[in-house]
Amino acid sequence: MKDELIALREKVRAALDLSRYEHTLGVEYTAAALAMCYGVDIRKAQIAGLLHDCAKCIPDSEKIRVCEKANLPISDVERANPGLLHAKAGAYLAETLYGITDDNILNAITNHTTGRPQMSLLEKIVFISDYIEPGRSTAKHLKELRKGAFLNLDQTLLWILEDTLTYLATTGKEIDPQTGCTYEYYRQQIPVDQDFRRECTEDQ
Ligand code: DGI
Ligand code: FE
Ligand code: FE
Repeated sequence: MKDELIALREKVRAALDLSRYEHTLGVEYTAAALAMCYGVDIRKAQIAGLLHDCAKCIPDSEKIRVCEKANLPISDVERANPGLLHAKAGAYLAETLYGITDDNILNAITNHTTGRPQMSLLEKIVFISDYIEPGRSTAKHLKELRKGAFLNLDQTLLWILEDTLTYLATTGKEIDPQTGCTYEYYRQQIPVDQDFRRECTEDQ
């Protein structure tokens, strides 16, 4: 079991550049820590973290080819922003190249960039870990979100979705309908807890 993780790490390391591999390790152990905190299968969190960006470093044309091969529909937004496809393509490679069969892990990889309504705990953990792992340095509210993730997963998820949409608006990048849909869903599900946000900001 332990060897399987080591073998996966070696394989994924060969598929990524060094900085993406470092990020991947950061997501792996952040996901493991959050899994401990919220009673999720730690190994599944590690595997999902390790593989979430496994398709990140292949050329865009190859990302499109992988999705076509997997019979995964490609939306107009994805065709115009093929970088988005690394999530879907990554789940396909995780299954076919890395031998992962667990649907929860595969969904966590598929949905790690845009999220989706009704994410499982594991999906939320991978989505959040991707944003807060120690190697990240440019995102807004990083300190607060790193603290908050261990206090309230849903409030943290909502805050990240909010910040992501704000960020995308400032860059003028096209918003994937799935990103918008995820935000709308959780905005209605979870009222913003200002006490939580204050608590995250304390002693910073
Ligand atoms: O792969 P990572 O860099 O670790 O992180 P990620 O999978 O969350 O991808 C981040 C990139 O995805 C970032 O540049 C913003 C972009 N992104 C997320 N949602 C959308 C999006 N880009 C567009 N165009 N539209 C979106 O809705
Ligand atoms: Fe990614
Ligand atoms: Fe990532």
